[in-house]
Amino acid sequence: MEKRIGVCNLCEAICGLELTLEDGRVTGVRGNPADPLSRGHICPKGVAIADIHADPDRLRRPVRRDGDTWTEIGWDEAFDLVADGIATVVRQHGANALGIYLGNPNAHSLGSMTHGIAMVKSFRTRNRFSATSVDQLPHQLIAHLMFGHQLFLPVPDIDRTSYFLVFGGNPMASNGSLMTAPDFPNRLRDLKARGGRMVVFDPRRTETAKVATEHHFVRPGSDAFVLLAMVHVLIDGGLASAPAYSRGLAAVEEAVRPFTPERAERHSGVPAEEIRRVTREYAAADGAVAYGRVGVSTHRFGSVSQWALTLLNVLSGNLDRVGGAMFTSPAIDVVGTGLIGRGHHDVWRSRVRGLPETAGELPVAVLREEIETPGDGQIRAMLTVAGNPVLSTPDGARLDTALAGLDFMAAVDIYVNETTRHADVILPPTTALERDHYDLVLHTLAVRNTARFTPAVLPKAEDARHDWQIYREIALRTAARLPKHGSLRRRLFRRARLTVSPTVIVGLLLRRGRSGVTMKQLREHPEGVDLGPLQAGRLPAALHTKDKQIDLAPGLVLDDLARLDEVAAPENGELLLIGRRHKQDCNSWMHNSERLTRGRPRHQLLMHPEDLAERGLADGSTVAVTSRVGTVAVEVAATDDMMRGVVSLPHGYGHARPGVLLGRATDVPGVSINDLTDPELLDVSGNAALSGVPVTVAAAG
Ligand SMILES: Nc1nc2c(c(=O)[nH]1)N[C@H]1C(S)=C(S)[C@@H](COP(=O)(O)OP(=O)(O)OC[C@H]3O[C@@H](n4cnc5c(=O)[nH]c(N)nc54)[C@H](O)[C@@H]3O)O[C@H]1N2
Ligand SMILES: Nc1nc2c(c(=O)[nH]1)N[C@H]1C(S)=C(S)[C@@H](COP(=O)(O)OP(=O)(O)OC[C@H]3O[C@@H](n4cnc5c(=O)[nH]c(N)nc54)[C@H](O)[C@@H]3O)O[C@H]1N2
Ligand code: SF4
Ligand SMILES: [Mo]
Repeated sequence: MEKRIGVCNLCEAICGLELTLEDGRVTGVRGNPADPLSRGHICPKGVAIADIHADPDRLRRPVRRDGDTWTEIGWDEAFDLVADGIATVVRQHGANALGIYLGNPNAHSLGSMTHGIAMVKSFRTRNRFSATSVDQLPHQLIAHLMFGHQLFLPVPDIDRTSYFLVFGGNPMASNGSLMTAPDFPNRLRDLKARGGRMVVFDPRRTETAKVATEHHFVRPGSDAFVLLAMVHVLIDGGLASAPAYSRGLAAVEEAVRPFTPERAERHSGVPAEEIRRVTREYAAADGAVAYGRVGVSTHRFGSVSQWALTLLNVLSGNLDRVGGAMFTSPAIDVVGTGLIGRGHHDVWRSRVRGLPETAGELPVAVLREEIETPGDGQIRAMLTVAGNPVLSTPDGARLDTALAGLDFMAAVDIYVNETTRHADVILPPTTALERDHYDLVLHTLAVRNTARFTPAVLPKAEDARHDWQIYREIALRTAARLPKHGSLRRRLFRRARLTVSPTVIVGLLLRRGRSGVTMKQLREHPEGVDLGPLQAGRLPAALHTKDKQIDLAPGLVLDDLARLDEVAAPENGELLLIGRRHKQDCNSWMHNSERLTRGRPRHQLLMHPEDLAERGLADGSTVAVTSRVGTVAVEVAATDDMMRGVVSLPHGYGHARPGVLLGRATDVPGVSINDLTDPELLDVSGNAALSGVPVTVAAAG
């Protein structure tokens, strides 16, 4: 029996693990109490991390599809097939004929950060997509517009705040997002023990709402009215002041004037007096932070909402101060050092609908039409990397059909699932336990400054490839089949960069940083090195805007306020559909773990009992849920945790599709919420409005 220190890369909490190995097999997983960030915390998914490695359905070697049958092939043949497939399409139809979709696990893999991005760039296609535009695109756009960098995102200082205002986030289930806060339950307990408050606005009385000091139901999609009214109250009550290093306060004052609490009440259902009271208490607190996540990012006014949340922090004096919204000082600062670009917006647009790119990516809501609409620049080949857009993007059912019509598709993935079953070739990388890890992204978003390097826990199988090795081969072999572009020097540089391992790059980056942390030190302390709490007073020096000022009033957002007038109350009998996450779910891809799917299924439609009664529907019956784009039949569960007029389905289900090779997941298939969500419903950033989709619910059949 042997103990090893590992790390969980399944969500943003990046918990440290202690694994027990017997005969090379993982027989136990627990949280590592010595980890300075996660302090021993672990959740049910972390316990199941080795299930992925042991899963008999997981691909261990490349596979080629011939019709409905899959054949294992060698790596050399697989790489050649992928390079041929991509190069053939690009030679005939140009670089934009290749579409690329990057899924969520890329953000959790060191190799994807060091090598995957370089591979993607080498293809020079404008048809790049990722899970960003069904997730945090509004955050990135607002950070880009206000602070000058798409990932210069302030983090709630939850360990010291006395007022945590939460819109559309459920960290008790999700473990936090754009806020790496492992052990959230205990951090919250500490917050309350020191007299602090957590106030939650959510259309569902969630796990987080239940442990909050206060919870307010808010009608889906109406948060912008509430948040703008809060800024209005701050300004109106003389509670707002703008830092010297900011511009645009007058424009903000003018913009929020019409957004009174009374108007917000009509749209949101939150009483005007409550909006006033909460705002005053928030402003009076000694260290307060306003935070909004997926629920307010993935709706039609995600950017306006993120802007208003940022204004609440800035104008109340809580940005860059202890207990407020603070910036990290990571040992490897991918943002501050410019390793990740500042971003840009609307430099080009999508071909069919003319939607703007952000930081080089188009909104994934246009992917289907870019594949199906003939003409110059049509996508004819796809490469998906660690993504499952059939289940995770709006109108997934139609995307499913579109993928089947491609000339060529390749996937870098570990399963044959709803998306990858359309691939001609799948290249499976090693799993998390077999590779070295340093979290380049999430240390940048963590509630405490720490650094941690985790060597691979399990040896890589002889015939396996790491993701970075796969990216390198795809990039180099495809380039070799295409006319040379770029200077020889640039090509050689790319080749050299792709050849060095991620671990070597981490060492180089540490040396470039100013933290003094060395690779030697990290190897001696695999539990992680503590660099202390977040530091105040980073601004204005750390700002990325050219004039070192915060732009309080970006034109793009001000212009979007007019669109708020279009918000209409739901039509007769219509309900608003929202999503949810459960502790044991990991987006769309861990339902093959027996351990995580035992017991009562959790993919029911949640609905208020009175909404059921009004329609003559019985709790536990099968109902038909219909939106503009589709219908699903699903079991309904009555609960007064739902706001009246709102229904909820978790995302990431819908595994009952032909050709999906997930033995366990197909036994607990559920339905996909994204067979109901609508690619026409968008935020101004292009992010999909997955929340607040109008639906009707009726007896099935
Ligand atoms: N309606 C609705 N839709 C949503 C959301 C919602 O709240 N509501 N949430 C959105 C959000 S926040 C996100 S992030 C997206 C996620 O959307 P996606 O990123 O598209 O989907 P995932 O479910 O994360 O799928 C991950 C894929 O990576 C594969 N995989 C897992 N581990 C590895 C690995 O180590 N290497 C490789 N190469 N592949 C791996 C899995 O098999 C799976 O195919 O979904 C979004 N969609
Ligand atoms: N267990 C688990 N953890 C996860 C994941 C997972 O799939 N499972 N996924 C990871 C990923 S990729 C991400 S991005 C994070 C997301 O982290 P969170 O944002 O914390 O996750 P959600 O549970 O989707 O929380 C969204 C909340 O918004 C509410 N909501 C929906 N619509 C509205 C609205 O219009 N207004 C308001 N105010 N609220 C609304 C929902 O009821 C829900 O409670 O979680 C990560 N962690
Ligand atoms: S909270 Fe759970 S899934 Fe997230 S990193 Fe920790 S153990 Fe992994
Ligand atoms: Mo996400």
